[in-house]
Amino acid sequence: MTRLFTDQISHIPETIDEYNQELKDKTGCGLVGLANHALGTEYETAFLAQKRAAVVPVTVGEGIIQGFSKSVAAILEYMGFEILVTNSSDVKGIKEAYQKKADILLMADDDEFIALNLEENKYVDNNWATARAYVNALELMVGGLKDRTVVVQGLGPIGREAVRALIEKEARIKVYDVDEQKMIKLTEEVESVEAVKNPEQELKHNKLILEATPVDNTIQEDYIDQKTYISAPGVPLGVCKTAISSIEDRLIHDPLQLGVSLMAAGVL
Ligand code: 2YJ
Repeated sequence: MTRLFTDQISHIPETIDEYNQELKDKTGCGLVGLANHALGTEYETAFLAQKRAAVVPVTVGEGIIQGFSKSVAAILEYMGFEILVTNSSDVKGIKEAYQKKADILLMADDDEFIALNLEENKYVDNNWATARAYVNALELMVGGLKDRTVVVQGLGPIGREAVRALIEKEARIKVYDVDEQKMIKLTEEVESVEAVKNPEQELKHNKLILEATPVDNTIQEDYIDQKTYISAPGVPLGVCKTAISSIEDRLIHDPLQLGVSLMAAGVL
């Protein structure tokens, strides 16, 4: 996850219901349903309403992103959690969350975004959660991934986690990264993964794409047809602007919602 900008997330609280509906239209599941599908759980809103989730603003490094805590809290509230954003930040904020009897805590600095459940001695990392969420969303969109070929573009932390999640789904996996060393390392670690040299050709030929790069315009209009499905955790979105209208119904992309919902459900 690259550092988010306020402009990319400030709409989340007002549009979360609309977002959830679109997710349902594409995958058959809303945020809670998708988290349940990915985790093998059966959480319901009424159960989540008994859990208090605290978001702690963190000032270290590049500091607070305006709207970040509020957006994370809005996602959790929509899932059913009782929420609070602590008044204090950092260590004092963590103390406040515990004084206010939070069951789970979410907080992010420039490198890490985690959910904690100290009572259960559990934590969930945003990379793990985001990759699982997007692989499961793709699976639901296309009705199964077993023996289907998925091209994973971008082998940063989320792309690599996505490869692990796709292995669990028994998908065939092709990977591409501009950094050839990353592809070599991954194919040495995981035998069944194939590194591709020509992403353009592969993206045109293979219809299931997991886009996890931190850059735009990686997917051009002529790569896409009616059978293309894209699950894109990468921010900014890699699909070029002129292509979005032709893939919109078969594209999953958001800056925070899916990852946060799986973090929170996963840490319970
Ligand atoms: O509390 C705040 O407002 C800020 N400290 C939030 C920082 C959010 N962090 C990011 O956007 C990082 N790039 C997260 C990296 C997570 C790795 N998955």
